[in-house]
Amino acid sequence: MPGTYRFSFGPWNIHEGADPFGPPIRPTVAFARKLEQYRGLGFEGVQFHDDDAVPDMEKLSPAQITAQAKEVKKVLDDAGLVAEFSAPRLWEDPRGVDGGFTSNDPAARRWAVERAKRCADIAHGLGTNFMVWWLAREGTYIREAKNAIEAHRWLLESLNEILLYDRQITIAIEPKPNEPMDHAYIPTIGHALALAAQSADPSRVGGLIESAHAILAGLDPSDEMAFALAAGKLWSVHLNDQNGLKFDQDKAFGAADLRRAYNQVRVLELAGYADTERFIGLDVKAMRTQKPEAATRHLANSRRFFLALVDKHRTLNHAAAGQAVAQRDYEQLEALILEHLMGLK
Ligand code: 3MF
Ligand code: MG
Repeated sequence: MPGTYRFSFGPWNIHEGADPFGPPIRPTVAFARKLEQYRGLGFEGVQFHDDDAVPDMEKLSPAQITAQAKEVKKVLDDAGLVAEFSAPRLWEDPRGVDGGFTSNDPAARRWAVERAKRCADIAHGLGTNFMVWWLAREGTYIREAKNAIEAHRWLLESLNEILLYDRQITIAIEPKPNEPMDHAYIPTIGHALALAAQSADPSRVGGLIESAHAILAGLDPSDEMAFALAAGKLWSVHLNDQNGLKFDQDKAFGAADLRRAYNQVRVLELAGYADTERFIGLDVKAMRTQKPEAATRHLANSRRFFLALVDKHRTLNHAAAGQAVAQRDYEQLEALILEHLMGLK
C-alpha cells in the first residue's frame, strides 16, 4: 500500500498581497478564519512563527507565553489540526535589523537566543517538539560588515544554547542563499547539515528544504532533498516554484517547471517520505492580482498538482524505465518520462 501524504502551510500563506512596490490589496483574514479554512483546502498541519501563535510575546513572561500557546493548541484540537512547527521570527523586530544570532551587537545576539528559547517553549505549548530556523537576516548586505568566521561560530553557539536549554527540541534549518540579505550565511542544505554535525547534539538538528531557495542557489531542489534524505535529515519541505534567478516568488508548486516538480515528488517517493510522520509544507503565495474570494486557490492547487505528480510517479511504467536505465538508453528514458507527464501514452 503506497503511503498517503500529510499537508501543511503557514498562516502567512493566506495574505494581503503587499509587495515592495505596493501596499496590501486584499483585506486581512483573521487568524481564526484562516484556521477554519485548512481542512476544506485539504490541510491538517499548521506551521507557526512564534508570534503567529503568541502575537504579543515580547511583552509577556515565559509562563504567560506558554499559557497562550496552550490556548492556541486547544483551538487547533477543536479544528482537527496539528501544529507542525514553531519558527523564531527574528527578522521583523528592530533588534534583528542586522541579524540576531550573527548581529555585531552582543545585546541583539542575546535577545535572539532568548527569543529562540521562547519559541521552543511555544512549540511545546502547541504540542510539537519541532522548530524551524529560517535564518533570514543572518548574513550581510555587504561582506565587509561582519567577520563571517566569527558569525558562523556565533550561529553554532546559539544553536548549542537552544539544544542545551531544551533537551526535547528538534531543529530543522531552512537554507536560503539571499533575500532579505545580499549574502546569507547558510545558503544550502550542505551548509545546514555541516552546522548540524558540529552541534552539541547532531541527532536533533536537520533540514527543511524549500524548492525556491534551492533554485535561487542555482541548485536542483530534488538533489538537495536527496542529500538530506540520504542522511535521514529531511524533516520538512517547503514546496513551491521559482522562475529563475529573481526575487523569491513562492509560486504554486509546479507552476514554473513541471518536470522539476516531478523530480521533487519522485525523490520523496523513492525515500518513502509519505510513510513518515513528516509533512509536505507548501510555502506558496497568491498572486497580487487575486481577488479576496479566490486567494486560497494557490494552496489547493499546489496540493492537487503534488498529488497528481505522485500519481504520475506511481503509474509510470517502471519496468520500461528500469530497462532503459539498464541499457543506458537515457534518450528512451527521457521520452518515457515526458510522454507519461504529457499523457501521450
Ligand atoms: C522565506 C521563507 C519563510 C520561512 C518561514 C518559516 C515566510 O523565504 O520561506 O516563509 O519558510 O519563515 O521558517
Ligand atoms: Mg519557506
